[in-house]
Amino acid sequence: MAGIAVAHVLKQSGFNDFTILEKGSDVGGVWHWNRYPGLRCDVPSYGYQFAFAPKPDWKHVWATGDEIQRYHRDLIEALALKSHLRLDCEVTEAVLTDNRWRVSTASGEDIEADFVIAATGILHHPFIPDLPGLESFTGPVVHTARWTDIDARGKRVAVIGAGSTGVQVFSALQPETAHITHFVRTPQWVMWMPMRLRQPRIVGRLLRRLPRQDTTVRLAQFVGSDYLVDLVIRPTWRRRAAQRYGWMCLRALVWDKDLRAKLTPDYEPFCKRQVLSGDYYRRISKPNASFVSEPIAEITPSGLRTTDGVHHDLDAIVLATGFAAHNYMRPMTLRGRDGLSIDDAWAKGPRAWGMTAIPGFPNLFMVLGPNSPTGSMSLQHVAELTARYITRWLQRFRDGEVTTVEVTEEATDRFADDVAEAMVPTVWNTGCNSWYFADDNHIDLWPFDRKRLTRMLSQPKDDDYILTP
Ligand code: N01
Repeated sequence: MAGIAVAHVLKQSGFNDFTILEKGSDVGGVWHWNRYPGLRCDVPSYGYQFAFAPKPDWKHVWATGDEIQRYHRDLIEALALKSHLRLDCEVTEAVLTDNRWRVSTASGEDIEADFVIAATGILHHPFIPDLPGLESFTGPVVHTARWTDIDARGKRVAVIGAGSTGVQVFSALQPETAHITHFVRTPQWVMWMPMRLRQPRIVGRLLRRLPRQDTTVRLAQFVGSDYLVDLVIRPTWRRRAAQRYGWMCLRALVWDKDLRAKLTPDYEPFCKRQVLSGDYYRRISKPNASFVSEPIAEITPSGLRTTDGVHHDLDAIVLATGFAAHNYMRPMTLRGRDGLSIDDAWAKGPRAWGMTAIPGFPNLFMVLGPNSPTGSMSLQHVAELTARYITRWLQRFRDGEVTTVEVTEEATDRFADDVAEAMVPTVWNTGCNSWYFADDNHIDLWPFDRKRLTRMLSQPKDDDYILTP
């Protein structure tokens, strides 16, 4: 997704000498790799698209994974990016030598580049938990982010994990299984939304007739972003009112008191990434469904044993256990100035100025890098804005004004200090554990509003950079 934004902005700015190297066999990033049953975007479709490529005729108000994937595939044609795209081309190494990047691929090819832009995504590397005995299980074990079809009909299925993915896949599989057990280490707040609502055709037709589609998409994104940002970064009555809705959903939709007690989280709604669902609470209450919060002790050849000694007989295990969310471009070997490796540069956790520039790595930028607003803003808008920021540097390179561009340690430290201070009143910092936390316990999100984002990425400041003429 971020790569498409960059490629389009580059073309718009008159740059044609670029190549998109894509590890997968298709475009779409997370929407290519994730194919599990029930996959659907939890952001309304009209706001989950590029303003420069509006699609008025989404089939659903919350689009399915398939439809979003098709949208991205169609964009490659519509934006004439095909000739720049190389699929099945995994980058294994990028090394800076004499102010030029040498990018090496898994097939052994070396490519020279003046600039490298890493648009490698955030939720890409599946997190496989270290469950004792997992390899001894005789049935299929499948991670949602690398889905291979399992026949769940009439089978006893375990779903491990209760984030957005776990709730979606559990709800999709429940009707067809003989029995389905949701193994949940920490319950999540699940807010009810009519996720399968179709978008009436007339809405698509009306939207198509609007004169400035790009403006209306952007406006929809801004309204949605501003509302969400306000909820998550400021402890106001508005946050409390929205949180109350989470409690009301649980109360109204789960009538069994014991089950409700087990499903009740001990932290505030929105602290983890908020889960939305139209049917989870109904489906977990069905006779063929169980909710188990006892920790998993071990996996056995025929099932799973919890720490209370109960053995759960199973035919298949679904791991909805999320991602190693702070790897970014790694495991790629990345070496910048004086041979500095990204692992050393990020020994205390991922850091970059303004989500994009890393000290020690001249002429390299990221799109949706560390501190990206994955918990609050339109990622399409942020990717486009970041791409435009990067392009400003590329224009100065093309005009012969600069040869190398490297953000300073001081600017990056200042940015990190501001982030840490702004993170204090956010809802993410109210006492839950989530994938938002990086290894060193800092919250890897954007705690500011949209104005700050726009200000930061609108005009590069020379003072924040070491520039070589
Ligand atoms: O991953 P998660 P996800 N034993 O990290 C549990 C986006 N998304 O794939 O909470 C037992 O949220 C872990 O438990 P705990 C969205 O941004 C979007 O669901 O750590 N359980 C948790 O319950 C989302 O936030 C859509 O105690 C273990 C779960 O696994 C992000 O992707 C759809 C465990 C992981 O939840 C990630 O969501 C889907 C263990 N050893 C996803 N290890 C849209 O609709 C982990 N867990 C756009």
